[in-house]
Amino acid sequence: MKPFSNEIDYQCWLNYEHIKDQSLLNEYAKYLKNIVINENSYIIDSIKDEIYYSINKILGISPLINNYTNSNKFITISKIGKNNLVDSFLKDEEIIAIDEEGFLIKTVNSHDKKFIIVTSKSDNGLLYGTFYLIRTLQEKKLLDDLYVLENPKTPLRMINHWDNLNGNIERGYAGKSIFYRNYELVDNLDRIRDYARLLSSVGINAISLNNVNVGKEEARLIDDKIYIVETLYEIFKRYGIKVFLSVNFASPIMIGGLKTADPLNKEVNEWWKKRANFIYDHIPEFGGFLVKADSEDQPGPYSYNRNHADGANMLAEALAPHNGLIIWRAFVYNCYQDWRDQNTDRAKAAYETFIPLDGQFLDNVIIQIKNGPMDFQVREPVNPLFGGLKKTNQILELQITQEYTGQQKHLCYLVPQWKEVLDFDTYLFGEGTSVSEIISGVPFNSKKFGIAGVSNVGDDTNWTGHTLAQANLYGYGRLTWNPELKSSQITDEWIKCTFGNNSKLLENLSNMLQNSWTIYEKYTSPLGIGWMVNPGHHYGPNVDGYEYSRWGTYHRANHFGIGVDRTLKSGTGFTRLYQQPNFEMFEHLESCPEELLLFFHHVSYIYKLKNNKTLIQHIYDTHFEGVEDVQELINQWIELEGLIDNKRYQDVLSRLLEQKEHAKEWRDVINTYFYRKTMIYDEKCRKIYP
Ligand code: GCV
Repeated sequence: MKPFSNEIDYQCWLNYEHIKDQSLLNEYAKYLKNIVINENSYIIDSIKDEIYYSINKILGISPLINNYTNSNKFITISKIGKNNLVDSFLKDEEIIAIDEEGFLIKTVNSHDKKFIIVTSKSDNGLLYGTFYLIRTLQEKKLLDDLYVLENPKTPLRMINHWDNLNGNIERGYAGKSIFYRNYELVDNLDRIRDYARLLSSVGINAISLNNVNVGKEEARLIDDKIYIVETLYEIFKRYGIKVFLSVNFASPIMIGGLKTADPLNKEVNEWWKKRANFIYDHIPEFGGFLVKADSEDQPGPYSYNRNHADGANMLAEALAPHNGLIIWRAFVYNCYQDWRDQNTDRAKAAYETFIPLDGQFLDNVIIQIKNGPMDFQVREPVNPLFGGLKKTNQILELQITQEYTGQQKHLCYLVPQWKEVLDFDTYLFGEGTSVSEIISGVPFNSKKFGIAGVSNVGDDTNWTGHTLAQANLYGYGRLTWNPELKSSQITDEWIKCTFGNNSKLLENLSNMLQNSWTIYEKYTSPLGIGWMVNPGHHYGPNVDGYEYSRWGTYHRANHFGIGVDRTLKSGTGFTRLYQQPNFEMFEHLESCPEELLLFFHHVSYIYKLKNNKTLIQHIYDTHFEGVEDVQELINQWIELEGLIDNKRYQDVLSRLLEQKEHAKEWRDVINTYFYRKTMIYDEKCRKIYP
């Protein structure tokens, strides 16, 4: 196995830097010269490839991979119950503690032998254990006393692709699709294998292969273009990743020649059942469908006066005999509504659609819920469906691709944002029901829970456009495995595996990443209000620009104040969708977290914030600060010259310089807008500001 490209930025965190420290090399070589693997499967083949390749690069030796070794130091990789030597070192409580996809790594002594066991109940678990062991080498940790027992905390750990068959990616900022070109599969399958390696190295076990906006060509993936999916399936299954497809709800009409897609129509039901049989004939371990319905011009059950349980359950019945899943998106809203009615609150749409249906979905239906109630803004409160749904399987949807967070031109490390979402206590079953807890499925006693992220990769050599945006993909994966990991731990791991262990590099880069989200927030839209972007492509500042924000419905700024009153007392009542005490916290101006103030309240420009500044002064100052902070990012990066290869150094530097120019534009557009708004009409603001 050889990666498709030797470019350093292509390798991402699987960049296996050769160790120069001779004593560490000798120490590692004692264990790593001999690897015992005495099982066979396509995933085991990948394990052999990975362990051989990584040891070869890190140590510069070619390890022997055999069924047996006479050596007294070695690594053995084997499933529980398959190897007597390994089994004899496992305690009953360890066997119980390892879940299906978990693993145990431990160093053991036996007479004159000392060796490392990597074991699990499944091939997937062995693969994750192997990647963990490789990371241990990358982080230069010692092997003599290893003891790691890890289980993934969320069952479904998924990546969603918004790739179209023509090769374009919706909201893609790193080139073209790595899968498709001109309505066919790309030639370069090695690159797809390398992608599978990257994903499984952080524990991803599912992928949806095409855009949720499913066009006529993409609809054919469940028909005469199934051969494309088959090839992708063959690649991903070797890395323990199940493939899913997005389907168009109106497929029976689009590709089936039927006159309706009504979920309660018998012919329609039969059509989907036949499609399911057809798919599983080609792809026996097919994961299931991902569906965007009744949203942004995608068809859905509403066209037939049916509800979303009718729609999802009909598909679920078709896939159930094959153990397939229906992942049904909660992103349902009428984007034209805000144009007609200024009082609509889009934030309530998903809740109002799905809460009345709680308990009506079949067991193989999972509702996929965006982290916030709107749409991946730089800051939103947690979607109240988490904490609302009690009897429905749920997946959290995050956006790794940086649609509203700088489009991979700006540095915006999203792990801190995601951590806030995951740690949020919904109080669903009383105190302590965080989003992480919900998506583990444990409180629901179900494995049909998890997390999905919209991919940020394309065919740019470095996969993500901005080299540092690789950290978002890595961080996302690590959080799917364990949402409780600290942001700082994930960041350090990523830096060490990607760039090496230099302490200055660790310090500067970690600072840059960890602060970048709040820096981006400072110079863009303030205090949770969001949007304020150019229509269509959503890049760059435009306060009234967002395509569905007619009459300023998304920020409600006038000459006296700004923000959407979502209180129960005087606004849209959105606050009431949260459990107590969250409802009370958001409802009142005084207790509402300031970073979300304008999401929940319409606030006067002269309202005093906790730091004693007026709101207008805060907006003005933070926009200046944001630009200064970007300069600080540049300074910190420049200090790293010479510690990083020139290619990646220059690439990041040029993006940071571009970010600074764009940040200035944001600052000036936003500040000028509010300056004008307040200056012309409001005497009070004029006195205080400027
Ligand atoms: C795939 C946002 C994006 C759309 C995207 C949609 C969704 O509205 O701008 O490009 O469509 O979210 O999540 O379905």
